[in-house]
Amino acid sequence: MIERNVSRGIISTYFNKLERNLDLDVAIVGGGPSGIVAAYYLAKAGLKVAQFDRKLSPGGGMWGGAMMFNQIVVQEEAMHIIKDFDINYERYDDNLYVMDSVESTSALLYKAVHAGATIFNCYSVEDVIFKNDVVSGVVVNWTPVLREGMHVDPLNIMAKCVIDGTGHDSEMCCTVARKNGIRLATDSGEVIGERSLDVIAGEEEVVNGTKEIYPGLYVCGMAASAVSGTPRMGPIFGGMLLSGKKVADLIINRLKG
Ligand code: 48F
Repeated sequence: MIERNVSRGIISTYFNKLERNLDLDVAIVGGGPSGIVAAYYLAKAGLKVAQFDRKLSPGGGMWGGAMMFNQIVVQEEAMHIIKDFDINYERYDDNLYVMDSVESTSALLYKAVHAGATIFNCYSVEDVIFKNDVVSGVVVNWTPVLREGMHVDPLNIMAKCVIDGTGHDSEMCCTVARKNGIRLATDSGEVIGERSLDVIAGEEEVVNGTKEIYPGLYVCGMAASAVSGTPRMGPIFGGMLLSGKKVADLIINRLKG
């Protein structure tokens, strides 16, 4: 019966996919642009990487451009990444390029999955696995379960490295610091909180702040700005792309170097 086989095809391959991803090299929390870029380069390097986003459509804040004008801006320094993802672009002035935000977001997602990363949508990461003072994996649950406030326990996924790519809220860094009484690699040892907008400083600092913030836990994108207390930068995306590439390179060096 085709009706039954449609269901069986989905169920059996989905559970295979989930089971294959219970032991990861890298778990990426959040499917924003920085995390997706990281997923692509990590998968391309042959690492086993899965990305978890709480929404139905991963892509974070990239789909909407700025104020729903669905264009984004990228500066010259990050254009090599735009080219790696085969995204069409237009030169706008000396150092700035513009591209369609829908094409850009879908290209990032397509290339990451095509390179071998697995993206789990509708998954919320509600905690990390914290063993021997090292972040060692993620604790996941269905987003609708959490939204409904249902008392349902989560599942555990082991990972050699976890990336916090949760954007402005830097949820994993906040959770690890709050629950385990540890100090993060920031000036105060805590999540400092992002500062008001400054494009040049924000773009530079988001890349500087992309690092291992606690053993086993890396941070990229707006989460890196929030944790280290550096400025937001608005709808210019070069820093996000460069941050995703940087966190991938750090982990590739560590696991394969
Ligand atoms: O915020 P977001 O787009 O991440 P990003 O890579 O990029 C920031 C830019 O979009 C923009 C900007 C550009 O200059 O400032 O804001 O830092 O996406 C974060 C994603 O993480 C998901 C959330 O649904 C979003 O898609 N997310 C957040 N917390 C969790 C999560 C969680 N606990 N579990 C799963 N997904």
